[in-house]
Amino acid sequence: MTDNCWLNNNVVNSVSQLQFYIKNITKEDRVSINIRSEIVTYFKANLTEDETHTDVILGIDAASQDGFEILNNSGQYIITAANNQNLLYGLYYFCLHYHLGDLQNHELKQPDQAIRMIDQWDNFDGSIERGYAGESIFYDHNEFLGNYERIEQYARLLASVGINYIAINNVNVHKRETFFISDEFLPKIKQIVDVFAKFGIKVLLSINFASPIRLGNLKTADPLDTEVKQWWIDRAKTIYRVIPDFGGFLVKADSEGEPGPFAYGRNHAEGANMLAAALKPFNGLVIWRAFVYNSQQDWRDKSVDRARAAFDNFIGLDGQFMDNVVLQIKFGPIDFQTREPVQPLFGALKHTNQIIEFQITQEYTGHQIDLNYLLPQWHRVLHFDTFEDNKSALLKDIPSRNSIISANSGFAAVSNIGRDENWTGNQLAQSNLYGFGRIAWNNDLTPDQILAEWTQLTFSDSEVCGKVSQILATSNETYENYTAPLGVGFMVTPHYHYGPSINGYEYDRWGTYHYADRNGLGVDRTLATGTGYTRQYSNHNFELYENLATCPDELLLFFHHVSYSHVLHNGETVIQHIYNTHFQGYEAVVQYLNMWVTLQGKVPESVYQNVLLRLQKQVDNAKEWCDQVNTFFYRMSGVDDVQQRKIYR
Ligand code: GCV
Repeated sequence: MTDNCWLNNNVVNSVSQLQFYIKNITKEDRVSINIRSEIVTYFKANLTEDETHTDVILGIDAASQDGFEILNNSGQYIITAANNQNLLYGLYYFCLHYHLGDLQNHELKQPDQAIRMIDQWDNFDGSIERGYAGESIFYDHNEFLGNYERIEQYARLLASVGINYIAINNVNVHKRETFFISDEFLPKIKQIVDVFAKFGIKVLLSINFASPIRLGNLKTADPLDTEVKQWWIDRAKTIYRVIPDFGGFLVKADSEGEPGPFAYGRNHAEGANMLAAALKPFNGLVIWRAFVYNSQQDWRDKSVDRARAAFDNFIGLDGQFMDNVVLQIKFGPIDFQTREPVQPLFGALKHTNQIIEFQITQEYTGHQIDLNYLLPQWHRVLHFDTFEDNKSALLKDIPSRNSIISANSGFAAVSNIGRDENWTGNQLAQSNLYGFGRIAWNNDLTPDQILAEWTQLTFSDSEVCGKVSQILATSNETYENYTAPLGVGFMVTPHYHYGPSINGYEYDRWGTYHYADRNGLGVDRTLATGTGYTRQYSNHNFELYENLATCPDELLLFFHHVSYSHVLHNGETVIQHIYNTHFQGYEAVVQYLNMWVTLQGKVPESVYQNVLLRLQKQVDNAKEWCDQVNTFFYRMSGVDDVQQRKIYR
């Protein structure tokens, strides 16, 4: 099943056997294990039977912090860490990098972020919201699927890249899932928790804020109501009695129809703290999402700007959350778009634990049909300079600069896996899952470094590695080129979010508009003449975005409404840029397909066909985007392409 995964079955098996030893290590012991037989199976390409340097010594070193140390002692590897979980990370790191051949004689590795979390948007009926790789591995037809072997493989994959938290159900908590925290379901949840626990991964549940009503038959879910508070305290006690190492709650409240504290005139600190107080005695976390906005907007009313919502709702609450509350904030102000600016809460929030939320599943980025290696996007976001307090301050460093929030801050991402044999639908989309774990652990790894690792762990042939890397490295830029231009966002087919529908959301209630007319396009979010969103940034970035002359081209239409003849920093007019990038994007995809067909026979046939089929669809999709966008803007502007390429009139 996982033959083509970065950890194939052999590796998985040998590591799981090692884990047996790890579990038995006590602080007093230093255990020496000769794992040669397993390692020989795994590393058969690298080692011969005679080689003796496959001995690995595992040791607990209480002086260490998070992370691990690996020493090459004349061919014998010594891996030490403060506890079993970190030792496991050390061992996985050893296995992966021994295979890659880039293991140094001395490695000291510590994670940059404390929380490295995966969010599953899996529903109890087996569907996955925004899932593109088959049904859920956890649930089916409102039952627990009970395939613990598959869950264990997943847990191992995640642990191999350092993931330490997972929320196992959708943040949109429907009727049946509301009962996951009931006495009836907790034993089933515990079975899943136990599988992840073997790999040091803590499990959270998404909960329904209205549970006291729906589950407890109370009349209200008001967070300041005494009965409601007591209900949650009692529930927490029950949960922890059944599942002592339960991670906590993930909460989407007052967003897209989910219930929340606003219904009772309470703010989100009051809502989150009520839950946090109940979980506090058990060290449980409340991960509270900042994705709160008015999804019933009137398109006629230009004064409401969805981009402003998270900041407007949460900045005034900074410092009011309990220390076991973590605010989970999408990386941008809208919704995981291919291109949008970084959410201004980052840097501005000083006293709040925070998780930056990414989306591995390709909701707006190609549905795992179109190739889209997302690491360039995430790397760019993490290296965004918030310039808070008028000093350079990269987003990735926010937790480490603040010892109070560092322990409960980090990264989360919506998973892209499902029941498909290769986990991710498109085989090449595995690179994003792998990459998320790697960049969450080490924020300074470059997209190219991660890509080189993943391709070598997945394919053995160097020509394959080279071509796959070449394709994936530019795939994010290519996708951006043939879809929505210059940061304007949301020209996708409504609800489904794949393929073009330029006006699909233009007169809808979701607050995502492009305002294209015959003179120009883009959203005026300036303080001077627009929605004032730009003012949510620190002075430096406010000025950067407010000013048309300094606003980066790639975000121009996010911040400004401009004419088609507006000249970009690269000298192109907006309309010519639209034509150029759309033709380029489509041509790049045709090139990807041409490159891929040269790999037949060099990758397993199933992988070849899997990617081929999707690339053929991607060519069609890119063509549709290219033609629709070019035609739409030609008809709007009446301006010809200077290169006279084919634009349908
Ligand atoms: C889980 C977007 C998606 C929804 C998702 C929501 C969220 O609106 O389209 O499917 O719901 O984000 O992040 O809560």
